[in-house]
Amino acid sequence: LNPILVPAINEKLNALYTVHRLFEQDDKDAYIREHGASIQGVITGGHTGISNDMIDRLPALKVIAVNGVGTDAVDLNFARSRGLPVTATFGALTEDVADLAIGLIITVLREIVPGNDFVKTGKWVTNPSPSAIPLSRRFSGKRVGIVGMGKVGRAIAQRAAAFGCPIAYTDVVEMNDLDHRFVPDLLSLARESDILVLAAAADKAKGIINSAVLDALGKGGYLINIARGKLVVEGDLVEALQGGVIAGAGLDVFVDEPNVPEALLRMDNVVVQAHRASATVESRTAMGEMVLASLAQGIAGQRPEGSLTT
Ligand code: 8YV
Repeated sequence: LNPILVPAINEKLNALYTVHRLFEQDDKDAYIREHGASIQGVITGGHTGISNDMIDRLPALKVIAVNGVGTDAVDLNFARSRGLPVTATFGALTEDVADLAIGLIITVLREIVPGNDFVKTGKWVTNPSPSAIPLSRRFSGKRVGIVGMGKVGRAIAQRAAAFGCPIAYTDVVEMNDLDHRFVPDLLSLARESDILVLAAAADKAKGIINSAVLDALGKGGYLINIARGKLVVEGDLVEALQGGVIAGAGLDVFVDEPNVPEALLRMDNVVVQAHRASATVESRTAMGEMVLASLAQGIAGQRPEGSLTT
């Protein structure tokens, strides 16, 4: 349902299977009508998932391999009720997603994008005074609050700790194996953070970042989202940024990708990416290998390793 971007993985797929690329079809409905009955495995993206209706239209389906870690776009209970294994690529992208979170933090706080434009558009030459570009903010030592302490949240914490940042987190439960401070309530975590980083699964957490949380984060605060757009009430975020309620944001994900609210595109204190946190050759190769393993096991009628539903 989603393209694989690593040529070597595509070569392996093509060598092993008859691959139907739904994302290339203009009339997807007609294509499923023609080929649906023969499909034994599905590869999809974390954000794309698969609808229950589509699952129903693939009677020979034996495995759904999510090429990503977010399974919020797959109805796991429905798949479970059909005895369908669903797998994800846990662990394959952790480092890159955490790296991008830190990259977004530094890019926003140190105003790297406006600084880059200042040089590249020739403004430095026409206005060489040091006061021509305002001072930015330090990252090191800022209080970092992490929402969701799974693999990615932990990797972000590890990196932020190296920058001397005090770290606190919230999650459904306290993690006994972590020294970082657990704050059970998101509002309190926002109040006690300079930078709030979203690393939570979005299966049950729609719209948790609203105007109350953004108020609590406050005018010196930054929001970073490398998880899912739907964790945020985007209208509230736009208003908070427009009104100076928070200082800035670094966003890799949005509610209605690829559509990003126009207002965000015009703000210098907002850095955006096109949902690319796992988009490195390294992560996508490791993810692709996991997808291949899931397909092989599922199609052979075995329980794929790490199946979430069987
Ligand atoms: C990918 C993701 O963009 O892991 C996830 O849940 O959203 C991303 O890694 C996507 O799954 C690529 O297929």
